[in-house]
Amino acid sequence: MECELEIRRRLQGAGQEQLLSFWDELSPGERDSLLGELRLLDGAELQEHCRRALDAYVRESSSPQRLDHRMSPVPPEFLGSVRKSAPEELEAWEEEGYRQISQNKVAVLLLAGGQGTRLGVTYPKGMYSVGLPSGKTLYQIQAERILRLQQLAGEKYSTRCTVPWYIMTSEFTLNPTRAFFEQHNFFGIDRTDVVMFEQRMLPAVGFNGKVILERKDKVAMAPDGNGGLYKALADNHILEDMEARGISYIHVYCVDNILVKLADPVFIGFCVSKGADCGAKVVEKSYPSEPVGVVCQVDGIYQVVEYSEISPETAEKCNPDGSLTYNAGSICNHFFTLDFLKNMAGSLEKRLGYHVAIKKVPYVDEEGNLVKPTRPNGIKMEKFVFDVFQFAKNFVAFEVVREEEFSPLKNADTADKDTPTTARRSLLWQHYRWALKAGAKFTNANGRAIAENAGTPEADEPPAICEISPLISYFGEGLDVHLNNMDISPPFILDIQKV
Ligand code: UD2
Repeated sequence: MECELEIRRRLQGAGQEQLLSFWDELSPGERDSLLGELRLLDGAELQEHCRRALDAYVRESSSPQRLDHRMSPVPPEFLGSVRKSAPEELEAWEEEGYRQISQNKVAVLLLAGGQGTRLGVTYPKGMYSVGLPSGKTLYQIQAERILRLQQLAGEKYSTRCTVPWYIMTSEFTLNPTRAFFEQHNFFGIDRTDVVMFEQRMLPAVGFNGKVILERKDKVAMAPDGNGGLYKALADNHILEDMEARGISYIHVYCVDNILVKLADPVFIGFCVSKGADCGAKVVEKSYPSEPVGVVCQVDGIYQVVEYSEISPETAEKCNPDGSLTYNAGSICNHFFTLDFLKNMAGSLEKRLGYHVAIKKVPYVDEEGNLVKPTRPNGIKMEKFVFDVFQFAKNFVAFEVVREEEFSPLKNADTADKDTPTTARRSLLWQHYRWALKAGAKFTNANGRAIAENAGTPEADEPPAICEISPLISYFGEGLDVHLNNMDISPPFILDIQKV
């Protein structure tokens, strides 16, 4: 194993010997832990990383990279839509999706390596409970949707089928996520069908080009972005696992959307029917500056332009009918074929560029004091999951209805948008709509009918609180038998035990 002296020499070569500034003050345990971290940093790569970070920072601060003049919207022929495509087409896509699922060809892959900084919790976001009557967490909701989908596809084609669940974690989220799944017995999913793996971490760099020490014995490291997926797939031999299971199509999604339709048969069927190697779900942006990436073309090549990379003028640009020109808001729900991922995890990964984020990174100053900066002091480099769209041979986008499919949990309840409250309401309103459609009658404690549709999902709780277990309904199906003409006095939970 590499000793302190060798590591010191390597760091000197990379111009990063400051990482050992406090060596003499460290206890044997602290020394081991720091050396453990430093051993993983290759000298040449470290030097290159710091140079790239500094260049990107200088470039960003002098003239932030804007892509405005090179952008054009997605042509309509590459866009399917829940609202605009013909009902027969949608049905055919759904059928195709179920067929693929029933043949065990579809997997879901969750991006769960993020730190959830905006939400302000110290544990993985998937473990968060938004205050539903059942108390279910995001992970549990997702697990139950997978179970129900397997059941639906299995029933349709009289088979037993599996949708394996791959979960990309990071140093921050792997252990707590694993422990949480163990504690909940994998929510009823066969544990061999849940595959957790870890993405890489990258050091945060100060504005002087030096890697930041977070503590005397710890380098400031952050996950390498959700586009770290492609390296992580290769590092952990995940594509081999998929191949061995016969998987051909993968639905990649982010952890925080409470309405996510995992392995959505309509989306999968649409992408497969169009022969796509790569696809993205989008929603109409609700306001120009909404923090979602926009699916569009840049110099004729498909790309998601992140909300931070577009000027307000371009974001606000309108078509003659008043709709936003750049309206296809990416909701971090992507479709890939296994072959496409193999190419990405292979030679193409290196061609993905880094995005730079300027952040406040806690550090130890020269005297060894811990400092929590009030202003940004560090450069973090990340790859983005959707940057691979440029390599697609056949890219498609699929537009879905926001109130049915997108309500992300980003912020704490002190914010106005994308909070635990808005996520909870979105789900409860959806379940309320499903229950009404299935013929449920909501009455109050005095037996009086509760007025339908009072209030709005943005501002209010639904008129009646009714939560439906994903184990009973994946997307509103099969509820008549439980709810038609039933008098329900809220709050009401329809779950598997009560059936
Ligand atoms: C993401 C999308 C944005 C939009 C929005 C919708 C990216 C880069 N941006 O923005 O375009 O679709 O979601 O909600 O995809 N993650 C990792 N490893 C990391 C960093 C993040 O796994 O190193 C995961 C994270 O756990 C989450 C997902 O990636 O599930 C999205 O990450 P985010 O919340 O940082 O991205 P956000 O909300 O800025």
